[in-house]
Amino acid sequence: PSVNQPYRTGFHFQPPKNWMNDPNGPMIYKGIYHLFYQWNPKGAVWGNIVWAHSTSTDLINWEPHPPAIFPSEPFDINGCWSGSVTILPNGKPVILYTGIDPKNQQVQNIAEPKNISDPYLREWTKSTLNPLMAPDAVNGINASSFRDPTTAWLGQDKKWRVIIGSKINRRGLAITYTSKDFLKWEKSPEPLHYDDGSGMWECPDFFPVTRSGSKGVETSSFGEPNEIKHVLKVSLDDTKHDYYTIGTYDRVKDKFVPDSGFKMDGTAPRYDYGKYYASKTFYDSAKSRRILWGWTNESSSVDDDVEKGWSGIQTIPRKIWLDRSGKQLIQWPVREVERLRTKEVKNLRNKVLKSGSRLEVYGVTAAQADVEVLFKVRDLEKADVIDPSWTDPQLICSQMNVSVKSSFGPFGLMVLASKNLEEYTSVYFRIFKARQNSGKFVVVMCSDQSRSSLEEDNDKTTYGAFVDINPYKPIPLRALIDHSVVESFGGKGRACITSRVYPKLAIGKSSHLFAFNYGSQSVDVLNLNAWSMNSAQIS
Ligand code: DQQ
Repeated sequence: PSVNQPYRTGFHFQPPKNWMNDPNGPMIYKGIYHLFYQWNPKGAVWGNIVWAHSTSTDLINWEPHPPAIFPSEPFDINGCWSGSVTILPNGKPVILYTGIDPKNQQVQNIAEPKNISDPYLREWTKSTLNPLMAPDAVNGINASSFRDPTTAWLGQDKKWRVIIGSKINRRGLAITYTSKDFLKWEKSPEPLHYDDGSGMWECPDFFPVTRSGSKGVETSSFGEPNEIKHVLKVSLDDTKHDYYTIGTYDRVKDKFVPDSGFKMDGTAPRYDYGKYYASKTFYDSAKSRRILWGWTNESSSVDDDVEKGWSGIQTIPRKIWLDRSGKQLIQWPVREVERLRTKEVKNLRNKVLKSGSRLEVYGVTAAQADVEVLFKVRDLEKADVIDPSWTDPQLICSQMNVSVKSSFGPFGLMVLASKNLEEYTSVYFRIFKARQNSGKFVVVMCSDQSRSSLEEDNDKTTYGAFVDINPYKPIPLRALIDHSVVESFGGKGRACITSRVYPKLAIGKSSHLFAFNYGSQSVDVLNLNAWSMNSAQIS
């Protein structure tokens, strides 16, 4: 990134210019990864939406291609909105996407590769049968709330199923359509799932996960209920967060049944407790893993976006799998990103961080880095008891800012920091006792942006998440730092927080990295590794 563009990323995907939002139709085809994305060819704000297209052999370095799908026919003349790819049994990928028609109705269309022997799949043909699914007077679908088809899956009856995000009044729902030939689609009388009070469900995603191990499963795969669970994820338009629910897919009734304690609304667990939206997974058949893509928008003003000429990045693709408990998903940046780590590894071992201390990590390009640290606390019986009314981690993090001392915490990292700490983003933990003498603990992870920039105009909301880990064991934290984005992973991917920050002083070589402990008890740093990251080819 140049001096004039201090906020462009070095290894997070972004287009050369203009507005980007949702990742669309990710897939692997003939050994090549494809990413399409919602893009405005005309400016740095949302509008004129096409499917831009890039390909990669490693999910990190990308080659751009001309837009794959753009408005051209009545069924998409007002926009080509989000959708997904399905690989048909004969190996051919097809796209289902939402088109906006001349009446501004949302309809679902299909596009097929013009030439399946081109591994880059540069040209796509829209079927003359489009639209394949449309809202009409009889089917009771709201024409402005009917979008974002998922990857389709095959039932045992050899029929395809796909779900479309929708709402009726305040009820959010995933409408199911079925088809024998992928062209003629019929609306099912019952949705796959719904929840009252949640509002519009955008960009649904529905996929199986194995109950053992971290391998991915193909979207259509069958499996005994003791081997496989299903995940439904929706992007809630109301809150602009991605929520997921783990449950069972009843293939007879075509219903998703959440496990007890899960409700698909704003109380459901989130993929990411920072800025992260409209995400989508795909099955990577080359490496037997499921990969999650997600969009992170700007926290700067629209005027700033127009001035810098771009808006929106994609997070580093994450491998996603079911935790052994069966109660939560785990996410971890794809291993390929580690190839950008340069040899200059900073290795700190067995340091004690006394109360109120900071430790600078020298010799790393702190504005473009990957940091992994392992903390350890002792004498946990000294932990403060959490106030039972503190059930919202984001509120805990924003009400107790980084200068408020607990027994354990805040301790963590200060990233994108200026030399004298006029600016810094702090990513840290606090540990509380769940109750007096219960032997149970609550671990909170925070990403505090409030001091991230001297500039006042940005959204500096503080984020927070609970991390389901045992604090008697070492506490891992990883941060991917890339000029204006910090992706943090607590407890080895049990809690993720992505934030956008725009320092004025802590840019480029003037950016610093610290480990810190402002809690009253000492904390050990068992191990801290920081790597300068090479830049990826991203546009
Ligand atoms: N973005 C797309 C829609 C989707 C929304 C339009 C989610 O298809 O519902 O750009 O960010």
